[in-house]
Amino acid sequence: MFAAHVDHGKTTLSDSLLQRAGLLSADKAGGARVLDTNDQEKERGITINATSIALPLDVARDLTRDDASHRSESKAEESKVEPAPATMPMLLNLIDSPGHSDFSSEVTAALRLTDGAVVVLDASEGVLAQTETVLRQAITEGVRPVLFVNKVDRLITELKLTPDAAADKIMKAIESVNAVIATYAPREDVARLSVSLEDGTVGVGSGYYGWGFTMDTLAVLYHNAGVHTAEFVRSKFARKSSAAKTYKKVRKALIDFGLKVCRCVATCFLLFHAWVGTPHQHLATLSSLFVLCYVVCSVVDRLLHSPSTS
Ligand SMILES: Nc1nc2c(ncn2[C@@H]2O[C@H](COP(=O)(O)OP(=O)(O)O)[C@@H](O)[C@H]2O)c(=O)[nH]1
Ligand SMILES: [Mg+2]
Repeated sequence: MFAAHVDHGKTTLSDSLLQRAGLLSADKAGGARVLDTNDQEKERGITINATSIALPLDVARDLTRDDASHRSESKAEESKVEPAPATMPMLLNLIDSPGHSDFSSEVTAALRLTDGAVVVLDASEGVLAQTETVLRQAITEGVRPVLFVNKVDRLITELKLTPDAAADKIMKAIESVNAVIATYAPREDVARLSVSLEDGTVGVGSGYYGWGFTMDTLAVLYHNAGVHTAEFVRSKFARKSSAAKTYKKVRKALIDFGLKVCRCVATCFLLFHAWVGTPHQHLATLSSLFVLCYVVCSVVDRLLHSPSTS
């Protein structure tokens, strides 16, 4: 089922799946919001009742895993076995649920019917009140949530973020979701329920424009381009995020060290000045420079750690 804060794009995302199942034409998907069935829902543009639909889908096989198993077989055996088709048929019973807090009972009822919940998140808005509520409801009902970071197009077209800033925003959204999970899940289940790109429990995309990917999708793309393992993509990603974290830590440590040195020298100067009187001219100039340096470092520290830049 799809669960989320109101307007984060559940019904639009359902349209994309309907189109994929051949039940809706491409030009109508996105704007049609087919699962908002009754007149009031259409008029008000919000989902009121949970609606379910059965979707016959051809889903992609995990080619990288097939590839690994094939490679372990001998060449003679491989020549006898028919290559596995790239897709397999699946019947998906999808439930689109309302996001408004007044209709939370519909979400609980739907959660009791489903095997899994896709928590949809507007990439630019992040975790909001109902996101937290649906995550708590899913955990309470024993349903494992996965995450779809939606409306990623807005990061590009509206917020005009650079690729790195957009990736940072997505990573922060994932961290916020995991913080909520850690708040509500029993301590022994936190690791199992937490979501991550590396594990394939986070998808990223745009329901309106009908595209999205998980790390596994990227791995398949890499596989088709001749790169054989999902680990390649995962390790690449992990290295990038840990390098960014290390850079931030080093920068903070250097600023903290500079501040401490300046603060120490400035305090010594003030004490010396109060005790002995005006010191030698050069010493006074040098110490004033340290005081100035201290003030500049403090301002830089403030700017670097202000919420808009973090
Ligand atoms: N830019 C953008 N807008 C979207 C996307 N998905 C949904 N929307 C818009 O967000 C609004 C709310 O979508 P809807 O599917 O009704 O949200 P729901 O309340 O979660 O079901 C609608 O105006 C959609 O056109 C998306 O991927 N990108
Ligand atoms: Mg809706």
